Amino acid sequence: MQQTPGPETPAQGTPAQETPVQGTPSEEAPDSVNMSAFEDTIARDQRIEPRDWMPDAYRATLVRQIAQHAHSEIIGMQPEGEWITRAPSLRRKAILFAKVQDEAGHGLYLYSAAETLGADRTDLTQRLIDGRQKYSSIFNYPTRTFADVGVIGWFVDGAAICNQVPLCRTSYGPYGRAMVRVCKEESFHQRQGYELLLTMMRGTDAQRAMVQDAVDRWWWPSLMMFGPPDDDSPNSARSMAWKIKRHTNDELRQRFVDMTVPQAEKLGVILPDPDLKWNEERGHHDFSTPDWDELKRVVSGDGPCNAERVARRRAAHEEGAWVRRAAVAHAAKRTARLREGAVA
Ligand code: FAQ
Repeated sequence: MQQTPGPETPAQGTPAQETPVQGTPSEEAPDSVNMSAFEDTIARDQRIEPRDWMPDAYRATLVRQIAQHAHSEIIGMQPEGEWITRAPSLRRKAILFAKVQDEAGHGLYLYSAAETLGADRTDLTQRLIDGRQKYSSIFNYPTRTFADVGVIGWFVDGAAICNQVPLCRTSYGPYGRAMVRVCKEESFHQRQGYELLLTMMRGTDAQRAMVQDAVDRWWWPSLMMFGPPDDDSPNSARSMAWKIKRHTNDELRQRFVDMTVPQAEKLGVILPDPDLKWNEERGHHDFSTPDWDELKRVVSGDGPCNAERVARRRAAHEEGAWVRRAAVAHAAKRTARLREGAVA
């Protein structure tokens, strides 16, 4: 990985603790001095910015997480994208089109945030299509009916919101600022999914059955999106100490369950867990343990749609090569023209 920070992503909003901080006292300062400035910035809940000194492991952890996140947004266009041509009305088609396009935008903000750490987007894309970098397990499941589009909005975007709202306060500035805008769009996505399901639940018995079937298939994979349990999450402790992550995987999973249960009741669907119940003492819902072996299988490439998703991404990348070449040629011509103008 290249170590030179690139240009910063434009600010996307103003989350809490937004004071810009220069964590680097001097480029020539010994690492111990830089490290203590870095730790002090983190301890004061302020932001690390691209030109600040940061430990290599902090940079590497961020590149890993932000790249995986970006890849998830881009691969995540596929399951719902398959329904754009088959949407049941022009209105649903326009909504779905806009949503899928938003996910592309999220991927682009995130790749830009990774670039501020010195990562190269072409290299990240290559790592994704070579299977050297991960993307979220959730996008390796098939979308069988249009109800899946609604359930993805409700569960998957709902889980994304639980996970990403705290990331607006992550310690790395460009990532946190990208998250502010992403979260605004994700909450719209979640509401459109829920509204679609409410409409279907007011429809025929067959439509209600379709919604319940989608809920049954997406519930457990959605809980797995939050990652392995805390006692099997190798990155959590360090990411929490560095305030990259603000909550553990299990804390966010619990938050998602607590948020979703009343929504399911209102919708009139049954979440497929007989042990799901309110625990007065804990002030939270108890729920069964997800199948962690399934998560491991899907993350390691053996999910129902892994091969298909990566093959499609690879084909899109190859088919888009001429567009990238044309854009580079256009930019070169434009720069040359500007230079000629400056000389004349
Ligand atoms: N799938 O030690 P931890 C969305 C990996 S965006 C695949 O707990 P960490 C929007 C993990 O990377 C969804 N891999 O790791 C949308 C690590 O791998 P490594 C994506 C997973 O980083 C909606 C290893 O297992 N969101 O949905 C998964 O501390 C609708 C050990 O795990 C983000 O990326 C998984 N589920 O915590 C788009 C949010 N879980 O590299 C379209 C940002 C874990 O060490 C339609 N990311 N792994 O080999 C995060 O918050 C964190 O990275 C976690 C994982 C929580 C995902």
